[in-house]
Amino acid sequence: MRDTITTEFAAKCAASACRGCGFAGIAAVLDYGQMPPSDGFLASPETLAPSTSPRQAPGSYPLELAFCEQCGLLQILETLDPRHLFGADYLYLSSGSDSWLEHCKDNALDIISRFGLDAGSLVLETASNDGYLLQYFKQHGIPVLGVDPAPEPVRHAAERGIETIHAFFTRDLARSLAQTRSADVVISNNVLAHVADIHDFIDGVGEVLSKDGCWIIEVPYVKALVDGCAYDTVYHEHLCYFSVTALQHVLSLHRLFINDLKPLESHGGSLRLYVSRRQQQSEQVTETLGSERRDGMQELAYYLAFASSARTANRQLAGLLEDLAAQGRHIAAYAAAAKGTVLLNCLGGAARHVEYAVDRNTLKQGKWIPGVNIPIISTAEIKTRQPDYLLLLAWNLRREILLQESAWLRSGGKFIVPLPAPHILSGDDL
Ligand code: DWN
Repeated sequence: MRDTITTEFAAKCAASACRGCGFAGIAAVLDYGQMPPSDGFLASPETLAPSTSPRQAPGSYPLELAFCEQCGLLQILETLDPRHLFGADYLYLSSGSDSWLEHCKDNALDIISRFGLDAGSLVLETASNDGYLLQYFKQHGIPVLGVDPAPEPVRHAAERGIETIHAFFTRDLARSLAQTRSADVVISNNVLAHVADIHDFIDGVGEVLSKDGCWIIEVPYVKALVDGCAYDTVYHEHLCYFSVTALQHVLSLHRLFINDLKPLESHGGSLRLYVSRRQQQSEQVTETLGSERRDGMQELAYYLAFASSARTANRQLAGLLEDLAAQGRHIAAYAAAAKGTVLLNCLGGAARHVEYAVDRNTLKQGKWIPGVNIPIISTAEIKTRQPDYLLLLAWNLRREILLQESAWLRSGGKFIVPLPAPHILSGDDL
């Protein structure tokens, strides 16, 4: 993570067009330097060569955060090949968290009742992963269809009996689907920020969504990212970081309207947005737009202040790890999360004190976190290895994880929670 905005970085931003509105000349915010793809877990440790163009082989790529003062969209400059990011190496399973599954079950039941869905309806999910959400609609007899490009999650969805098209959701795919069916509800959880051609994607939803249908979008909320100093959630999969104002502008270009929204705790702070062709803006949307203006979220200064906090938090975390290691403490990491790859790679030399990472996703066990070559092993190893500290990389799941590891905590183990500033959780915090 660079301490300054170099003239080269500023010039690169000035020569770049905004992903949302196309404005030529966005502003530099934070330069992370070379960063490997956050879910690009390695089969064996290797030194990653710096790359500038998307390649199939593992590599590290520029990760640069910039802001469009025209439409208010925070975004990164580099676009990696999505076939590289969401191909065979993409091992994230949305069913990996019980609390997230509970959230999804409640969401599905709410949607069924809110829109009066029945056996004659269709719910389509873009980036449906392993069927984590559509399974709950199917259990209630609602016809579903998933679309996802990553083979491993799609394989898990098939085992669940969830019909899934193994492809990227595009306007062309939607157009072919629309020949035979239209969706009463389209759901896009944690995907809109990942899409290189966001306007093609939105057009695709317009093709397949029924006339009075509703598009339900969940995206990490940029206000939560800033308030929580969640600099580790900036990575190549996440091309955009949305405020309601910025997303409303992008959708307006497609004559779509955000009519309601619900703040969520998921993924460190997200928004669920209800979008349709008819404008019926709720008080909550109006209030949120107003608070974004009052908070200065349309100004570059708001994001430069975040960048400064991020550098401070990163320095503090590196210093804490150095101090604990100097005391002879054994430190490991909990969860091989995508954001964990970024956090560890931002630490520079201090990452060498993290001896291994534990994760309950068996697809990730036996692999290595890229850029820092930290091995990933089973969470069962906590009991046998008894590390002094676990750096909590999936800090957004802390409640669930602390409860699961309560025995280790009670025996004296401690979690290092990295954000918004590094702090320690012990058995007393259970
Ligand atoms: O965009 C994305 C965000 C929204 O979700 C994707 N890049 C994938 C994912 O990012 P992430 O990997 O940072 O997500 P999580 O959900 O914060 O990390 C989950 C990891 O934690 C998984 O590898 C499973 C692991 N885990 C665990 O080992 N024990 C999770 C729980 C709840 C546990 O008890």
